[in-house]
Amino acid sequence: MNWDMFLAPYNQAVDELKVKLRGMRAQYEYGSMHSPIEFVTGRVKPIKSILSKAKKKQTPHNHLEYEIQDIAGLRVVCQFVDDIYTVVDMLRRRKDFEIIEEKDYITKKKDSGYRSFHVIIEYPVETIHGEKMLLAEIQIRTLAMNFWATNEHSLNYKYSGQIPIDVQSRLKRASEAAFQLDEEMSKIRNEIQEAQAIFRHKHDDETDD
Ligand code: 0O2
Repeated sequence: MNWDMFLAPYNQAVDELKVKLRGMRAQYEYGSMHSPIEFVTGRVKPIKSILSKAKKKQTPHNHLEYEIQDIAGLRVVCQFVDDIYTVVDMLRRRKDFEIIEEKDYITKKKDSGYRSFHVIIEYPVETIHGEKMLLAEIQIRTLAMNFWATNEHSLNYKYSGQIPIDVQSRLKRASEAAFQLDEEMSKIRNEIQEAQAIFRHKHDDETDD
């Protein structure tokens, strides 16, 4: 298998989608509005991870592009839970890709304690041989959800997917704490946004001088 050739359109899709999603954030900033997007990251899944996922799902190599949906992965991180749904609505209205599946692990969190909203899209990449449609996964989550998922991911890696029971229950408690944090922050959202607007205006005045 020629991995460079196989992964090239995925690299292009990740680069393009990062620009597009970061562009959404920038438009809010130009308008001095609260951005529902805090930051955007993206990556192409490493070959080793593609192969181990394919093995787990018993996916033959000629079906990778159809069955491994997150070879191109984007992550949109938000301040508040409501912002996630604002971002999802914006994605639904876009004309440059089609949403083929939505997975709401926020209203229905995973057993591990994982919370996030996943949108699977079909994205057209222009290649020298014409248009190529490929799948990409956009994960949308709050800062608190991201903190939890990043730490849990590291522990999964450390323990090769077999996290000891006591650590698992601590992670479940931490997930509950992250949920509470999101709830509390949502309740004082207006206060936080007013404070951030004051800070932004002060910063703008200082840079105008
Ligand atoms: P990595 O290393 O992040 O790339 P499905 O066919 O829908 O059952 P799939 O594609 O695993 O299978 O879908 P799912 O469950 O929506 O998960 C896709 C990605 O979401 C994972 O990719 C993770 O990035 C993230 N994710 C899902 N569950 C968890 C979890 O319990 N903890 C953490 N930290 N992340 C999770 P990969 O390929 O598993 O991993």
